[in-house]
Amino acid sequence: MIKRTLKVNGVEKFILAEQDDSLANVLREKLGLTSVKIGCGTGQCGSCSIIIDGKLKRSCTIKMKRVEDHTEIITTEGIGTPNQMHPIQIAWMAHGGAQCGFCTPGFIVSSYALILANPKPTREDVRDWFQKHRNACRCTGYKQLVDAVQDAAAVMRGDMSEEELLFKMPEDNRIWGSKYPRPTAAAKVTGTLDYGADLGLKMPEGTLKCALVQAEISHANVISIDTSEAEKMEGVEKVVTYKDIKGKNRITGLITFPTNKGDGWDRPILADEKIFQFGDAIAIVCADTEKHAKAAAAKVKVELEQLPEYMNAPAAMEEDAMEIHPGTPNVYFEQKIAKGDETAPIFDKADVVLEGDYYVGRQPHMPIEPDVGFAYLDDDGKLCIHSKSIGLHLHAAMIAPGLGVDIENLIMVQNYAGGTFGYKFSPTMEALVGAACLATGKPVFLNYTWFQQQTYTGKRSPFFTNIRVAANKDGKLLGLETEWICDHGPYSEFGDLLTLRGAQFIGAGYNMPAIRGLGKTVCTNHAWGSAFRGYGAPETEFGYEVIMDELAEKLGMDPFDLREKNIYRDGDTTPTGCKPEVYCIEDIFKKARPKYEEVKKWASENNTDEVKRGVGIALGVYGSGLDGPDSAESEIELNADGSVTMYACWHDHGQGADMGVLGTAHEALRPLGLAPEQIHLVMNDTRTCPNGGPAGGSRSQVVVGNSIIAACRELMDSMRKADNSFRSYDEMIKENKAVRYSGKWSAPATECDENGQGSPFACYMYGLFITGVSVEIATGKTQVEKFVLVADIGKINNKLVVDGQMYGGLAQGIGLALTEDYEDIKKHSTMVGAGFPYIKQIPDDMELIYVETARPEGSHGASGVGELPLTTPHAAVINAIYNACGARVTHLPARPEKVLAALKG
Ligand code: MCN
Ligand code: FES
Ligand code: FES
Repeated sequence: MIKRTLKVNGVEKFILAEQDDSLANVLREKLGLTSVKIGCGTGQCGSCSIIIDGKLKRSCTIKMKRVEDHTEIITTEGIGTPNQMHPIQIAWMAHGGAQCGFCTPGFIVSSYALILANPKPTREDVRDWFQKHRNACRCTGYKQLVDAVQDAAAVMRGDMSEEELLFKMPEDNRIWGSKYPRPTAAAKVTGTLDYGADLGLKMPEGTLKCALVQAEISHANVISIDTSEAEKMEGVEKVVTYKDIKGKNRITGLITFPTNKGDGWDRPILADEKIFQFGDAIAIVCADTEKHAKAAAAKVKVELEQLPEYMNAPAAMEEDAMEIHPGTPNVYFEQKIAKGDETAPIFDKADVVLEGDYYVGRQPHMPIEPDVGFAYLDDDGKLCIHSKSIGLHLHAAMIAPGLGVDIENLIMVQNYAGGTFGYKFSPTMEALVGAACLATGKPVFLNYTWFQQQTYTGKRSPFFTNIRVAANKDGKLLGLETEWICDHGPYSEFGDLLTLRGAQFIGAGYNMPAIRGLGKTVCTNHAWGSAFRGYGAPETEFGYEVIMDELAEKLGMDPFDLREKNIYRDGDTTPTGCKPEVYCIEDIFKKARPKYEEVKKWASENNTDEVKRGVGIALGVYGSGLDGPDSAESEIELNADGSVTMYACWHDHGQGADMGVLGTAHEALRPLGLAPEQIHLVMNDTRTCPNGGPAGGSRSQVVVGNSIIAACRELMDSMRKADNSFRSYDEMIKENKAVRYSGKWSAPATECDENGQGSPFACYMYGLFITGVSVEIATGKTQVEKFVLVADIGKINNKLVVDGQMYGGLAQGIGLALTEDYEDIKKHSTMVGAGFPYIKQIPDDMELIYVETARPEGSHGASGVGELPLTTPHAAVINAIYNACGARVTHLPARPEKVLAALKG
């Protein structure tokens, strides 16, 4: 133990701590300064940044023994508070700098230190600073953060007034389409929003801390699990194994297709017979402290019989490969596509036929916040689980039978989440904390390390795609043949649906009269495939967008012209044989043409022998919704003071569900003339909110949004008097009218048939990506220097949110193209190792242009947005590399050595 007196945010604080405690933990746990977030825990993300004696430091890497007496510390709490914000915090709100907000306090402190050192930083100074100090953000794409620092510095210098940064309510009382800051923004920029780990510190006394015993190999039979020594360790309450689980001990994938050869009951909560992948949970140690739990976890003895590990689809498809789930073939699902005439005669007669193989890899989600959650039994004996789940009702159904709990006795709540990007479409630790709580009867808390986040949550499922395309000599597309293989890891959940995306989106955006193809879902022993933003779009559209460039070259056409010639026009149909909801791609191309010419000119004028520059484009299309008649329900209640409360499950990854609900409801309720503050939000709790469905498939603005509009209409219809004025709350009560109303909405859509034909989505999103890159010829290193995205996502609810979605998605696309991977479990288990894009990898020169075609089925005309920016930005980058230097990379990521090899090849 050591004693220290520290001056924290201007106040002297007495501290008694262990020598090896990290300063970050001490500030959080002993002083309650939870603006100090722990993301990576190893100095790679900057979320724990603080100022120590005037210097910016990452506090997770500092042990208490290195902290001297009377050290002065500043955290975000000391910079500004919700009632008295600092200009940096105000600027952060004005620019939409906080999406999930988990990185935000670290950035605020970092910016504060920067402006103190350099009151007039250039944009490049800001970028250098954030790079040097490892401030990582997975949501924003960084550009808005640099904008915020510029404005904050100007305010601090007196060159700009704070007023200019504050949102001004328009005279027509309309926030739809504006830059109204999201409701959680103030809490996020002041570091006062509680995420899962912060709530963990506020759990009642006696809450048990959990540590997992996990597999360190990828495929094995379980011979025995011996917990006897661990049970005797200090502070241990119980070591939970599969024997303690009362239910089926399986998480069900709620199998979606009857032709799936598995039954969907393939993911154990705790390993019983087999280990299917690295990290599989074998036991949960529940103890008084995390330290004790971890020490005891190391003493659990597990005897395993190693089996052959099938670490990718080709290996698992070998004839002599054993069945990973005995009784179910490793290729467990197939999806056909058959549109129009047979393709073989078309290919025989075509002027040009091209073929290519493409691979999009195991992209890791890499939220800064690691997975975290807790569980307790409430006073009614119901099991309550709080986590980062973005599909509370769905997850309840997936885990209840495995735990042996009636679904009515299971309450699921979403904590504020520090980003998920889709990995939380799958339950991760929900069933684990549920099992631990049921086995001990006590509240339990589990916080993953970033290593566990990376190695034991789902990843993007790699796709191996073969594409053959036929065209006439004028560049008119005639036919498409394709095969795609989806490596979905060991657990089948949502693998069939993902494979269907190949049928729906290979060739999407172009009029393709004839298509034939087959997709396969394959079980392997690598990380389980979970949804990842774009879910099937970046996997399936990549090859197609690259072969379009190859085709253009073969035909001697400009890639822009070839695309423009073939895009959907009136009457054309999608790969699934239906008409798109609007024909807007021509308008996108019209707006994009001058930008394309600009980037082309920039590339040709800036080439040197050492560094080649090039332009690349790609068209991206994705559906907003889950397949078929996707539906949602929301409720609204009129309060005594005339305000309303919206009850909605619009789950928040960090994208801005709070703003989504507020903006949509405020617009619907405009006849009532409510101020935004008069719309209260109760969200993401199965006890209080109806089923809105999961926040996947960029569906919430459309599907939950329409249900919100329906609820608002129900209430207003009931409030409306004969003269079109509205009843007050008192009048409603007096007239015995209900004050709470439900709104439901179902998409007018049909699921695809066995040939992949149907009209699966009521709304789509469209965008053309234009990028300018430079390639260093000696090393193969690629730098993306420019990005333009011309997009049509229908009418825009909130401009800050939508811009943020776009910039952030582009950044993830650049990562997917160039650096991100999770193939090598060891090497890719850290942020740096897995190729996390820091600020200097992302260009500051990014431009967004919108074509706002109102969607007939959209909410106030809006389609979705979340996944559009991650449909094909990577293809644009790959096309730009080729345009720059002639290196064609078809297997991602295009790390320098691959670009070099392609150059030489
Ligand atoms: N929006 C809008 N105008 C539109 C469409 C949408 O203002 N025309 C707003 C919505 O109000 C919402 C946001 O944009 O706040 C995204 O809306 P939508 O596209 O409907 O998607 P969801 O709300 O269902 O969010 C999910 C989507 C998905 S599937 C993933 S994955 C994802 C994403 O959004 N993960 C994210 N964006 C993310 N952003 C952050 N910061 N972190 C994640 O983990
Ligand atoms: Fe400290 Fe990531 S740098 S938590
Ligand atoms: Fe930066 Fe989410 S806002 S990580």
